[in-house]
Amino acid sequence: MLDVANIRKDFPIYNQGEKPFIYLDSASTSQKPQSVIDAVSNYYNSYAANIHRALYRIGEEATDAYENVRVEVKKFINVPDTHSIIFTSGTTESINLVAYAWGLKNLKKEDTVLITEMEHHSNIIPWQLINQKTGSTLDYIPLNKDGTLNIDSLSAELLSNTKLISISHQSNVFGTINPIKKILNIAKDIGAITLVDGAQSVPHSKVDITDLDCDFYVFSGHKMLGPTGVGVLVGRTDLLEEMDPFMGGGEMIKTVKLQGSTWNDVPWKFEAGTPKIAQVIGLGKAINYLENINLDNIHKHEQLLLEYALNILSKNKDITIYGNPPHRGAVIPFNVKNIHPHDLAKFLDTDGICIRAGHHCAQPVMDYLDVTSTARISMNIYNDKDDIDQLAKSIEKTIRIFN
Ligand code: 7TS
Repeated sequence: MLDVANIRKDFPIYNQGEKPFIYLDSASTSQKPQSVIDAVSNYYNSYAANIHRALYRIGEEATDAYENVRVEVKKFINVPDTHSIIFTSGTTESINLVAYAWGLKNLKKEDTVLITEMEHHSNIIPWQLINQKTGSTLDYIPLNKDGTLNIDSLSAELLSNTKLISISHQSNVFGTINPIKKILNIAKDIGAITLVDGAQSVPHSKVDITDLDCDFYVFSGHKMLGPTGVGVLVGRTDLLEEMDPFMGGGEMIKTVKLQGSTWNDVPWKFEAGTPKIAQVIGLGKAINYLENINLDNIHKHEQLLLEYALNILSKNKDITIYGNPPHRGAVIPFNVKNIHPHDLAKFLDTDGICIRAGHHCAQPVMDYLDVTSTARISMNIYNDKDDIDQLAKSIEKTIRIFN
C-alpha cells in the first residue's frame, strides 16, 4: 500500500490540528496537495495576466504555463495530438459542448443516442435537451442487479438507429469499471460516434486515449487533485474541426466583421473568453502529482482499500451494499437498516467522517434500486485502513443510537 502518512503531509487539509478528518467522498471531489494550491496562488501572486494576447513578460509566462498543461495532458493520457485537447470548466461542460456542437448539427429525427441507466445526470440531461431540439431519441443500456451493464440485451434494431454512444468509464455509484473496449467495438461496427465519461477513471487508473480510440473523452480536474472549475474534452481532431463553435466570444475567432466571422483553429475554437488560466495551471501540477505516485500504484492501493472496506462493511448485518461488479473502483454505495443516509452522514460527521449521502446525481440508478438515496464512500490515495475502521465503528455507534 502507499505511504499514506507521508502523502497526507502534502495535503494541508490533513494538517490543521487535532480534530479527526476522515475524508471518504473523493468521488464527489478530491482534496488538493500543496503543490496544486501553490501553483494556483503563484499565478495570482507572480504572473497574473491574460493569455494569448499580452505582449509583456508575465503575459507570455502565463501563456506558456497554460499551453504547457496541454502537453502534460497529452503525455498523461497518451493523446495523439495537443490540438485535440480542449480545456472546459469540467466534465459537465465537456459533455454539453459535444451535445450542442456535435449533436445539434448531426442528430436527426430518426437517430438514437445510446447511454446507460447508470449515467451521472450530466450524461443524461444534455442529451434530453438535444433530443427536444432535434427530435432524436434517447435509449439506455440497462443495468444488472450487480451494478454491471446488460450489454447483451441490445437489439440489432436499436443499434441500427444509434448515432452516438455516450457512456461512463466508471460508475460514480457502484464503482463499476465498464467494459469500455467491448462497447467501443460495438460502436465501431455500427459506425456510431463515441463519448466516454472518464470523470471517475482518470484520477484512479491509467487511461490511454490512443489505445481506447474513442471519439470524445471527458473528465474533471477537481476529482483528480486539481482545482475546481477546470475539465478536459479530448476529441478527434477532424470531428472538432467539422463541429460548430459551442460558445462565441473572444479567443475563439480568427476574424470578426460586421457581416460575419471566422473561427480560430481547434482547440481554441472551443475556448471562448478568458480561459480558466489559474485552474489549468493547477491541473498541470495535479497531473505531475499523480504521475509521481504512479497510476498503477494508486490503483493497487485503492483496490486493497476497497477489498478491506467491502469485507468490513459486509460483516455488519444491518448494512446493505448495492451492486457487486467484478471490476470496480474504490466506491461503495450502501444503506444502514432503519437509518436514512442523510442522518447517517450527519452522525458520522460528528466523528469527523465525511461521506456522501443522496442520489449521487444518478436518480435512474436510485429508481432501479428502488431507494430514494444511499450512503456512499469513495477512497483515494490519502485514505488508509484506519479510516475504514473508524467508519465501521462510527456506523456501529450510530446504529446503537437509532435502535
Ligand atoms: N460524470 C461522472 C461519472 C461523475 O461522477 C460526475 C460527478 C460528473 C460526470 C460531473 O462532473 P462535474 O465535475 O462536471 O460536476 N460526480 C459526482 C459525484 O459522484 N458526487 O458528486 C459529483
